[in-house]
Amino acid sequence: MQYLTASPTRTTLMQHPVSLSTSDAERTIEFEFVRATENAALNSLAWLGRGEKELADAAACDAIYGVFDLVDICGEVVIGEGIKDNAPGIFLGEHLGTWRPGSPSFDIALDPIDGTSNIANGLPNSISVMAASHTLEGNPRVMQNLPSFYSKKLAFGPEVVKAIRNGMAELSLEAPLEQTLALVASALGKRVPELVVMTMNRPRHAELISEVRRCGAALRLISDGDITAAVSPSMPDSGVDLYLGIGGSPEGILTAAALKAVGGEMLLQMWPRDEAERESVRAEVGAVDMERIYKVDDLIKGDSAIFCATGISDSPLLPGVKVTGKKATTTSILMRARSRTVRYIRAVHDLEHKTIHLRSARSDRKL
Ligand code: VTB
Repeated sequence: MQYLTASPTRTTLMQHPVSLSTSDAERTIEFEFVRATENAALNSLAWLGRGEKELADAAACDAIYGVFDLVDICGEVVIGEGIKDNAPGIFLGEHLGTWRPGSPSFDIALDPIDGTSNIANGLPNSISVMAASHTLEGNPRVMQNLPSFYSKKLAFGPEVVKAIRNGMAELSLEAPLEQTLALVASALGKRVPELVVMTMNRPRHAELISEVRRCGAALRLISDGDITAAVSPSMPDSGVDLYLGIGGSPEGILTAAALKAVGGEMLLQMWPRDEAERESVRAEVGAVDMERIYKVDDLIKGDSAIFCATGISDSPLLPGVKVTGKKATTTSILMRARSRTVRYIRAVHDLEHKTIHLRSARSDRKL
């Protein structure tokens, strides 16, 4: 039998020499992010339900550092932990990767665990999450620095974005909720009572909660973890149509990386907690930016964005780690804005063989 082959010949290959572009660096490095969040999830799992959020976070950080200690990138943490959680943390300005000369540069945003309280209380909705943008020498920062502790966010999916592009009125953070829900419903071809809105259960959301109920939409209240919540409306099977609420500002940047990769959108405005914070935010960014309503492309400029998360406990975005006998199954999501590819990576880890590289041990350790 004769096979037809479309393989290039040496001559055609030489006519198209390989050039290492930005996108190649992203494509080769992105899978290391999966290893990092997988290992963070696996290493923190032992703390699920033990009331020790700091120890869970420390375990996740140790695993993330451990993976990047072996990866040739020049990674700089531009959105880290710390200020908010008083966590052991990977902080702003830290370096990840070997920083070997010639390695590609990435700005990195991360939350080793979004939902540490959930882990501590054995509750659903915790993930390990990172985002990165490939940066070229001399390029300004692409991830927006939001100095406020909280931001007000409204996140919606690609169908709503498309409807706006086709002439539907824009959504707005200031508009009455009734109007926003009516627009979202019409974009999704639903009635308002069929909509599912997600927000965090907090006293600061009391008015929002009663408004959603008054309008007749269904509300899903979560205890913590608003990255999964804000990405969910952009994921076809999440069952969530809209995310609304006041949550962490760094979480907003991580959310923006995911939305950039799936064509969703978010309106975000910094929400200083009191007059003192308002003053310090104004001093840092100026009065105009303090009031500014940011969209995804303002939060992460340019077209490079990788988003990677592994479920620790179940969330609308990802199942958590499942341990059956001597095997642990992790589910991760990996997205890249340039290609708009969304990969779900289900990995089965043989716990009798599995080792992970930890920074604290400077070597591989059995889980
Ligand atoms: C928010 C949310 C996070 O913590 O920052 C929240 O964005 C803290 O809110 O996803 P409170 O200060 O009201 O507790 C998370 O839920 C988890 O870090």
